[in-house]
Amino acid sequence: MTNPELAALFSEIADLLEIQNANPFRIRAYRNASRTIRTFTEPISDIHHDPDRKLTDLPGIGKDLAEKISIVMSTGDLPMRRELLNQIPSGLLALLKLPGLGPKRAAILHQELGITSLSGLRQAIKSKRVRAINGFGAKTEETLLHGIEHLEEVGQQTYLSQAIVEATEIVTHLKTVPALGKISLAGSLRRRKETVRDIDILVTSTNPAHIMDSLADCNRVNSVLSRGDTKMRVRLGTGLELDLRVVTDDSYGAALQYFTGSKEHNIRIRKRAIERGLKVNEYGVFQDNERIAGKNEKDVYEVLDLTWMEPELREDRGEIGQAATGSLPQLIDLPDLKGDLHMHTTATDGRASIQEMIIRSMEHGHQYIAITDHSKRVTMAGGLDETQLRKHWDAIDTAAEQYPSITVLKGIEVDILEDGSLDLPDSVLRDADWVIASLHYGQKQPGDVITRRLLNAVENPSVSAIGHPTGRLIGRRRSYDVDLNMVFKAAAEYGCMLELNAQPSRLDLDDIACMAAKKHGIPIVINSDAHSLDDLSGLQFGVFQARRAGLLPSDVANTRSLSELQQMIR
Ligand code: DGT
Ligand code: CA
Ligand code: ZN
Repeated sequence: MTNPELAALFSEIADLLEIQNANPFRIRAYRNASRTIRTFTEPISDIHHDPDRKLTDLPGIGKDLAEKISIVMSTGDLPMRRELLNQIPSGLLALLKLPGLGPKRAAILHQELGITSLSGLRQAIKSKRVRAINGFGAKTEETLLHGIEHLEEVGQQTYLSQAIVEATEIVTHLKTVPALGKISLAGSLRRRKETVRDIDILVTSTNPAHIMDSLADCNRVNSVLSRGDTKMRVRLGTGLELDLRVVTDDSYGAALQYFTGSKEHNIRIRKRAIERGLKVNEYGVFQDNERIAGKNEKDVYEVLDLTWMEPELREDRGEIGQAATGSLPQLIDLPDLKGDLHMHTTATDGRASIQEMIIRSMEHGHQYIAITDHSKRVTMAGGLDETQLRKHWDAIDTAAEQYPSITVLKGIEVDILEDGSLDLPDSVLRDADWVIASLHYGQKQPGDVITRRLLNAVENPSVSAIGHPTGRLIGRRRSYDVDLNMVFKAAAEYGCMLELNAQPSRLDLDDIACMAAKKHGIPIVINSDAHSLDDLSGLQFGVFQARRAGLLPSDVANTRSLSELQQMIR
């Protein structure tokens, strides 16, 4: 069992207890346990299986929790979770995915209206019964209804970041099987789509049965959903499903091309083959009945007079035309980034100190970073006022003095307030090396108001970049109502950068918006928005999204040297 699986189990127990109105201390204990486990960098199962180590040696894990983890590790579950699930309708858990509906309020809906599922809640909203409950109103009904619609829209999607972790474990497991030849990820995962419906893995082997037996035996696999001669579908412990396909070495390239997709890309490829009197499928490219390509993916494209295309580009957004004329973009890659310009420390809601963030950033090879804690409006995160910020900047300078090989910019993530002004005066912002302006509050204002607020920030010469410009949280919250086109026009005119926030749940701007920003000539800055040391690795997901947008290193501001970057900052 992986750390995320373990953490999810404890957090589910906390939710179930809260729905039951259990003792708050008990609830908090399970929530804290979940958080502790989630932030652990070492697999807890390794420690559990190591006779020389004890779980209680880990920070934040006491005797009681260690015991519970042991039970989960050996049995895959806790008896108490099964008991709770017997007492609570399972549909109620689905309600917790709705924004603005925690376990307490879900329990109220259950008690007052007998609601046990999303569809039940939808009916209750339609007949205006929810607004009759104390603490709920017409506004709540509207928010909940939007949430239900959004959940239906995104369906069962998993963040790329999580799917990659799970897929990597399966790949590592399969690589130990002697009968394995080649192995690759395929599908949306290989195309680095922000969310994926399932994991696709392609392998070659002369003994498919052996490979499939081994997958079925993998301890990450919960159940085998279907199994044929060359194809198998399983469900993992986290609920994510996985398709394994076993092919011969001769058709590996063709299968990889086919199962990487996208479907739209493949349809165009097939059409192009037909125009050339060829036939393409997952076994190869055929002229009459002779296979003229199939072993390598590159050859599959080349016999169609195309150069090989990066998987991230295969969305039928013009890549085939570019491949035909040899004008594909030389996509940005992670090592191109020379710095990270959005991160938080313990001064506000980060979990690591200035010094720790600097050291970890140096390990990532960065030449420069910006420390950008929150401004005072973000009370939940202990945002900084002018005096606190200036003290914080002094602390940044003092810490940075010890590390001459990296430049640490004194920054701030300043809030764009509900009235359109910024949370700190220009006299302060002017003294910052780097200013990100972000909108966190008043996200439900009408479109023209929101757009005006963002335009104010763009037009302010103290602002270097707009943070997470649409405010979306993938699968949880839609973008606020903003006219992005107006923001693009203004950003281009005033020389304000736009962020591609790399947090796996944000990826904001998304790929399509990044393409549009590029057309306007706006420099994109890819930032981790790290709140912990491990978050600093999240830049990778921003780079994936940038590649899907076809961005070159030159389209991204933080690929520049420090002096070049400083010239770009207003
Ligand atoms: P997902 O799973 O929804 O996140 O997205 P994909 O792209 O991974 O879709 P999936 O898993 O259904 O299929 C993997 C690839 O297999 C897909 O990208 C292209 C190929 N494929 C699947 N079904 C079809 C089809 O009906 N026609 C064509 N041309 N290709 C298909
Ligand atoms: Ca897939
Ligand atoms: Zn933010």
